[in-house]
Amino acid sequence: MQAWSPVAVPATTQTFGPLRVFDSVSQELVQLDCDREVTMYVCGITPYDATHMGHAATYVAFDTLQRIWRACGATVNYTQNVTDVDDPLIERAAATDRDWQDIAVEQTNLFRSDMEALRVIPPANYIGAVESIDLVVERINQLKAADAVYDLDGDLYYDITKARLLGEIAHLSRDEMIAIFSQRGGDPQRPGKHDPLDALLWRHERPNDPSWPTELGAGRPGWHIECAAIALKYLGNTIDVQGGGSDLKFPHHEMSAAHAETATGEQPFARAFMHTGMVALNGEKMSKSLGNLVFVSKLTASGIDPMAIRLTILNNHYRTEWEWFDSSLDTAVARLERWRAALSQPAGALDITAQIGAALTNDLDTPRAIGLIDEWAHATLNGDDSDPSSPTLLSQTIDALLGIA
Ligand code: 5CA
Ligand code: ZN
Repeated sequence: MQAWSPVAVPATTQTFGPLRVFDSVSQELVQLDCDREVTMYVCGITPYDATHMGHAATYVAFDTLQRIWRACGATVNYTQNVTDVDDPLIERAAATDRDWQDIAVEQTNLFRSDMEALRVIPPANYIGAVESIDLVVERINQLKAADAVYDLDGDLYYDITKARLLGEIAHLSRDEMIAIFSQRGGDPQRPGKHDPLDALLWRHERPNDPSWPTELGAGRPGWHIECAAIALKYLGNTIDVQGGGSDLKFPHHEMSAAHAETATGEQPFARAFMHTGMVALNGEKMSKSLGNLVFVSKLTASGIDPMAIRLTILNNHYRTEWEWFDSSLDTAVARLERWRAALSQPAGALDITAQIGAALTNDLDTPRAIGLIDEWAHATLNGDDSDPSSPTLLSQTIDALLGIA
C-alpha cells in the first residue's frame, strides 16, 4: 500500500543517547541499540470507522520514538500494517449496506491525512492484510510443519500449548486471559476447541464473507497471524520494537509473538514490547464502539493548528492513561504561540538541547521536555539573554525530536 507523504526532519547536530524505553515483558527500562539499522513494527488501524485522537496519540508516540532513535544514531526500518479485512470491517459494511473495500479505502485515506497533518513520518513499509494473503499462508504452513495447527470444521487454529511465553506481555493469569479473550475478538467458548485460548489462524469461506482461494482452501486470515506474517517478512525474525496501544497486549501481541516464534523457531519475536496508555473522553476509553470520539480531521477542519494537537498529545507521557479536554488544546495553542514568539527572538537561547535530549531518551519523557522549553521561552520573552546562542538550533531540535514545526 501507499503510505503517506514524507516529512522533512531537520538533522540534529548533537547525538543523543543512550536511549531507554519501558518494555512490557520485563516491566523495566531497556536500552535500545542506536549504532545499527533497527526495526520497529507498530500495529496499524482497522479502517472501519474514522480514526480518532486515541489512534493519533499512539502513532504520535511511536513517531516520537522514531525521531529520538534517529537522533541517537539509528536508522529505523519502520513497518505498519492495515487490517483491511477483519470482522469489524465486514460487520460495519453489512450494517451500513456498503462494500467493505470502499469503507477500508475511505477510512485509510482519512488516516493518511491525519498522519500528514500531525507530521508523523510514514512507515517504509505500509502493508495491508489483503495484499499479504500469500505471506499468511506461508506462515500457517510453517506452523503446520511445527505441529501447531488443527482443523475445526474447516477453520484452522493455533495450538496454544506451543506458545513459549503466554501471559508474559500482559501479565495476566490464564483465567484472566480467558475472561477477556471474547471481548478482544477471541472465541474461547467455541465447542470443539482443544483449549479456550487457541487462536484462529484461518477462517474458511462462508456466504457473504470475503475469501481468497489458497492451498489452505478458500478463506481469510485470522488477526494475529496477519501481523506476525507482515513483521517477519519486512523486518526479520527478531524485531527491536513491537508497538501498539495497551489494549493490544492480550491477545494480539501475545498471540502474534507466539505464532511468529513457533513458525520460525527463533526467539524472542521482539526485543522490546512497548504500549501506549489509552486516551479517554468523558471518563471512558475513547473507542469506536462507545462513540465518545474526538477527531483530528474535525479539529483541523475547524482551523486548529495540527501542531497544537500534537503538542496536546505530547504533554502526556505516552504510557499514562489520559483524558482529552478541549481546555488542554487551548493550553497547547497558547504554548505554541509563546514558543514561536520566543524562537523568533534574535538571541537569548540558553542551550537546553542537551537537557531536552536527556529527557526524551529517558523513556520518551515528553512532558519534561515541554516543561524545559516552557521555562526557556519564559526566560527568553522576559529578556534573559545571558547566553547569546541562536534559537535556530533549539527550533531544529524541537522539530526533529518532537515533530513540532
Ligand atoms: N488493526 C488492529 C491492530 S493490528 C487495531 O487494533 N486497530 S485499531 O484501529 O483498533 O487500533 C489502532 C491502534 O490504536 C492500536 O494500536 C490501538 O491500541 C490504538 N488505540 C485504539 N484506541 C485507542 C485509545 N483510546 N487510546 C490510545 N490508543 C488507542
Ligand atoms: Zn497488529
